[in-house]
Amino acid sequence: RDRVAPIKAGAAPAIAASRVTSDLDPFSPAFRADPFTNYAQLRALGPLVWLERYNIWVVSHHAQVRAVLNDWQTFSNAAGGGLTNLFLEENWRPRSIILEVDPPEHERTRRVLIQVMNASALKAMKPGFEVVAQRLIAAALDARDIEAVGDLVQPFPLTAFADAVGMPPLEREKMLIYGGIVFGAFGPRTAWYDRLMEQAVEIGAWIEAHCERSALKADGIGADIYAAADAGDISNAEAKLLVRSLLSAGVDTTIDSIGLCLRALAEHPDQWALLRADPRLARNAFEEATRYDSSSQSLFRTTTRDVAFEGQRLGKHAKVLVLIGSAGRDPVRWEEPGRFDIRRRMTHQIGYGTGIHGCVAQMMARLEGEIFFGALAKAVGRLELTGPSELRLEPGLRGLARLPMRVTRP
Ligand code: OVM
Repeated sequence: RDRVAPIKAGAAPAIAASRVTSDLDPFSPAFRADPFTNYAQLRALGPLVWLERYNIWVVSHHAQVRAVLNDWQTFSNAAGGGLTNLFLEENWRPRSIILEVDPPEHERTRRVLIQVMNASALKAMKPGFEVVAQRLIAAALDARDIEAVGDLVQPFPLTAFADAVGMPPLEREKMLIYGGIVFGAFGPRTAWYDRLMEQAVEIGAWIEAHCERSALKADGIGADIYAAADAGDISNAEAKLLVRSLLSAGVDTTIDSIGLCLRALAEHPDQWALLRADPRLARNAFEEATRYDSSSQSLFRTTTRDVAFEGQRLGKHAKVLVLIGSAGRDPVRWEEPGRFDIRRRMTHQIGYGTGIHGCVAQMMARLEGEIFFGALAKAVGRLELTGPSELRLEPGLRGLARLPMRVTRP
């Protein structure tokens, strides 16, 4: 289905003589400080634009983002989810055996992660997530004036997610440093990148040690991954790499998405009032935040062959930047996309991506958001910003560095 037509030898597909180009730099602080205005500029240029700065294509409309993500044969992940082209260049670490591979290898590894995070596994996580959320929110209410990123948001996945995986109590900074490296490495190789990579060996070794079977509690999803190795579905080495994938992709993503959702609620008192009146809206509120403003704004695909797409000829091994954050703001798909509306109907929301590489832990992420914001709505009366929030502007996930807030009991 959905496959983009290959270019046949001798055929003359309708290819535009010139391509639409832009000098926008999606990795620059200026772009990252105001991505939504920049996305609108890119969408106005057309469905497929050439970014001169990096010699890459970019898609920014909901329809084309979906089309690219649904055609893994043409737009592959085997060259990596970042700007680095693994068809041509070395990766900074042994490749992920789920993110950076395509079928058939991908099917076997993905199946294991789907299985360990199935509905009954999530149901078992729920009480633990609730206890952690309630405890952190009660402490925030006692403190009243908080820096919400460090005091409330980061500790939630760092505790709830790490417990679910079965990790021992952590040196939490290290998890965050590793996540910063993993997602920073999706960007360009600059002096900043080189400095980032200076930490990679030490932190990488720490993470790797925590992926060993012996480092994981017997009742977590980490141990369940090793059980799949015992059953012969994957090797022990593969089990270790799948635990690494959880630790790579499972912490910063949810921290940043929860932080941005919290800010959106604080900036929209009418929506916060709706959530307080009906805490069961928490799940949809988090889903809306994943469209409106969330941690994963972009990812890459790489062409496996010459392909005709949107009137252009894309050469083999071309990098395509896929702006899922822009798809969430496309006015062709969404009514008033700039409005944060926690009651919005969220069908075809692609903040978690889509297709065979769509976020494998998305149901766990949704559960974390649902429980966090449900608990918040039940326990907190007023939610006020007490100063300017600050975004992180260096390459990596979109997220907040600071969110000064006051929280008070009803
Ligand atoms: C992985 C991995 C790392 C970063 C992101 C991701 C969004 C996966 O190691 O498999 O998915």
